[in-house]
Amino acid sequence: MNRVMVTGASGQVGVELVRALRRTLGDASVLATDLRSPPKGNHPGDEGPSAIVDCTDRAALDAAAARHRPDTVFHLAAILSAVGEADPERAYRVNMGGLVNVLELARETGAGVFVPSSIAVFGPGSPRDPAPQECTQRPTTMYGVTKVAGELLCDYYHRRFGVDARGLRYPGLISDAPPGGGTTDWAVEIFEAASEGRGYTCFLGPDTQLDMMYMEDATRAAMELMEADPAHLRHRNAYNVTSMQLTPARLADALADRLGAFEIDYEVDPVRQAIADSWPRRIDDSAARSDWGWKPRFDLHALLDAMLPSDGPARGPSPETTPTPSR
Ligand code: VAH
Repeated sequence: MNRVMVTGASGQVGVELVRALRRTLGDASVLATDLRSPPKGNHPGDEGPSAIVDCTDRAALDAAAARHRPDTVFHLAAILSAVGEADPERAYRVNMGGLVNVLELARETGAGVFVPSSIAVFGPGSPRDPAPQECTQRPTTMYGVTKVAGELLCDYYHRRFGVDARGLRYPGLISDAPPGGGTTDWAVEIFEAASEGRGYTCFLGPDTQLDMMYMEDATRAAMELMEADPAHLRHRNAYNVTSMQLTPARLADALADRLGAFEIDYEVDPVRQAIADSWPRRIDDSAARSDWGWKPRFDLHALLDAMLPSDGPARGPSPETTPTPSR
């Protein structure tokens, strides 16, 4: 991986992934594309090349790739679960139309492709605790439907045309970068409230358990997967990966413990609660661990250290929050 193009580069994952890629490859090697300009000037790694590109516009995508000549495309542009339920036709058009454009580009140029999938591929009929790498996947959201179809499309392009397509089923992602309209946005919003000394009104119920991951683990996992030996990849699209399981109540308690006090209350949004309830309470990521050496570095304590740096000295992971290796 030497020259990279990122779609969705101004989104929650894109902003942090572009920075991580530029730290490794150099600013000029990473082209950041999105419908809106990426952040400039307020962070190292924000100074590289960027372009306004709609990934559903094949000609625009090809023109940007012809100028930058990427050997790898990280295709992040997508409509997430909650926004997708408000406009399912647009979610289908963007998520599937953008993906097939990227896969066709990769077929013609030989570029490798990373596509984030999600725990949203699982549905009410999937095992919930844990959800294994392979099982029934009948998601009940348009986002989940496009993620299952996307995984199948990536595997088809690999099998039929030799495209080096790889993906990860991400859990909820926690970052300084703002979230993008998903069901796990609460886990980002709660830290914003805590950092500003405010309480938080959560749109999911207190005991809604989902897999979560700090963004630094997520960007590292994507880069490690793309550099992994392809001979070891039994699943390609896409690997379960997780760092921890959280509920709003558990995270609020941890914040109160760390900050001395933290108030949370609940105004459950039935749409996002139903989405969360259709997803697993825990996923099994043992295949990623054995095939390409996946290992999370941020447990709950390290997450608090990273998201609340001003609250005092970092603490090592504690036994009760060190991720339990999946069976
Ligand atoms: C969403 N953040 O909430 C995304 C993610 C597992 C959740 O796919 O839609």
